[in-house]
Amino acid sequence: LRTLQELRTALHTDQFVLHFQPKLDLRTDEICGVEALVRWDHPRRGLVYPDGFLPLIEEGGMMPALTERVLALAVAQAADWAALGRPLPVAVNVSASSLVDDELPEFIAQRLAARQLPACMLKLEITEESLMDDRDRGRRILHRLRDQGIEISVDDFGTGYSSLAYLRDLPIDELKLDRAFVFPMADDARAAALVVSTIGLAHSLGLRMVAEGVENDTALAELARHGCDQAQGFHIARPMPAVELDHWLSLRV
Ligand code: G
Ligand code: G
Ligand code: NA
Ligand code: MN
Repeated sequence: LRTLQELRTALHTDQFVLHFQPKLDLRTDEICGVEALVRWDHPRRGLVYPDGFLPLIEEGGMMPALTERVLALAVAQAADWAALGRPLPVAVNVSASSLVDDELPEFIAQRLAARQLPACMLKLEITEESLMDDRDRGRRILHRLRDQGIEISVDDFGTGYSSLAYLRDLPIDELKLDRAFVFPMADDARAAALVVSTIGLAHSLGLRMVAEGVENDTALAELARHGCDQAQGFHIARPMPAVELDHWLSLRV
């Protein structure tokens, strides 16, 4: 049983860790960044994945605290990579319940300053529904973050609602097409058509297009052929601890 008390202890004793999944630049074939994914390194149960604790974190009102923890870890890791002369931007998932926290921009600014990390080394991934609850507040916070130089990306794009409306007026840099469209593209003409037209949509708005859930070579080649900017998925690499990622990167030619 995962109790709230256990989660509070986990937050205070640094039991949350990050894994990193690389993103591939489809033009240069270089790894151009990573997405940070939180895991709970439980003292007895071992590694617990987000599905096993995020709902309870939300219920217990601990999401802002977890987000701050994850951001601190992400900034520290990005600073370590930058110090090694191999800067790698880190993208952090920010839930709806964190995007109502007016102190988020200041918290991030402080973490960046403490590690002397340029704002362009941190990115935030938000989902469509995080913008629905309290639109004005969400928009205000996003503008402040973007004014600080932090890029905003819309995660799971295509699965939410009202997407076109907010594409018109929200400060965003990137769309991440949900894997529900990318995965079936090889043998589903409609999915493929949606992928291709979403790439066009992104580019006509001056946004970068990232495909997630790339699980095979066919999808990767098709995405590149249609001008998708970046790709992420098990076919490229699974999420992994920073040390493993360093090793993996060193093995890539
Ligand atoms: O690898 P995966 O099982 O990690 O992630 C499952 C879900 O958990 C995804 O929807 C992902 O966006 C979410 N997730 C992973 N890490 C974080 C995090 O640090 N914060 C939030 N809010 N969600 C996360
Ligand atoms: O919601 P979000 O896009 O943040 O989800 C990230 C989740 O997607 C993580 O659980 C991650 O492990 C998972 N993921 C990453 N690449 C792939 C993939 O190629 N296929 C599938 N099925 N899941 C993936
Ligand atoms: Na994400
Ligand atoms: Mn996603």
